[in-house]
Amino acid sequence: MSTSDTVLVLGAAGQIGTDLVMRLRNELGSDKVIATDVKNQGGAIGNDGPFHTIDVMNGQAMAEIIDKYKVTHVYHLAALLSATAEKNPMFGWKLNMEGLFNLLEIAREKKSFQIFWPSSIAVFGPTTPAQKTPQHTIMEPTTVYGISKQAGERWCEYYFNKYGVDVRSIRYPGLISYKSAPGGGTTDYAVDIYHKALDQGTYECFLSANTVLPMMYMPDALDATINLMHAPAEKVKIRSSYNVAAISFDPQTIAASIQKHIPDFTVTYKPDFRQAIADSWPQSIDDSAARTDWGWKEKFDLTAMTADMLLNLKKQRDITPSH
Ligand code: AKB
Repeated sequence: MSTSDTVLVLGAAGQIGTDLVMRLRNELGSDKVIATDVKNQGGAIGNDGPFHTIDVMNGQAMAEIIDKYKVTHVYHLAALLSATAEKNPMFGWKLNMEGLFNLLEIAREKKSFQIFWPSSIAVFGPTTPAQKTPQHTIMEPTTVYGISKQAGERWCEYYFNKYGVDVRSIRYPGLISYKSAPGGGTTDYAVDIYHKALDQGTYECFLSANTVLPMMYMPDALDATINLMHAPAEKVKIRSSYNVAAISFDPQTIAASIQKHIPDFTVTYKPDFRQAIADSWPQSIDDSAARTDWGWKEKFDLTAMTADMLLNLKKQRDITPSH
């Protein structure tokens, strides 16, 4: 990262955006990180630096902000996640694709900024090898979200090859964080469980006890994202999207790691429609390409993540006891 960077974050009020904006503002200075979302929810994102209300389906508004601030890096995080998109498939497709196309088209015309666009393990499906899922493999996603991410990957690679748009991407696993809640994903249980453990001592999980999924703690996800964005272009050999991995666990294993801190914590299991989504996704990911090409390496395992999550969530509750 350099002091000449000016960053635009689209979808800044979401789970990744909240953490990313705070970190980039710390590193670059508040005025160098422009946060946008479809509505201003206040808080640090809306108040501690420039914020604009932007719908990613409005390409003109996006282009105006890019010009106004002479933006050098755009993180496009606005999307409908897996569970929400299943409830509203046409809108999920529209938002996820139109938002991306608007940005790719602006980048094609201006050639003045780099793009980060998140993909997901949802690009994989039930015919994909579920263990150590390779970078290049069968991809037959069965969710609208997964189909939109797979199509998005193809378009990112196309714009890079055909127009030289510098677009970079990661296939995120489930992300766990304490600053902001996830919204509408299948892996959200792995965040909710910490909150419920502290607030109620019990949690009803919407996935079965032995549903293993790839996951990652947010500080690692931010490292991966920022490191990829700042890797020399020649090291970024994959322009669709990189597999990245950190931890794989199932609900009973994360529950056991919480019970080491809160011995009376109990979990019950009541799988809902999200079980089928989870069952179609990989259990572990081969991310050797990311490790070789641009030096990806995670810092947090499950034990370290649980200790850090509980510590920070407790601190939040001490500051705002009504939590
Ligand atoms: C979701 O569950 O939809 C997301 C994802 C894995 O992309 N967290």
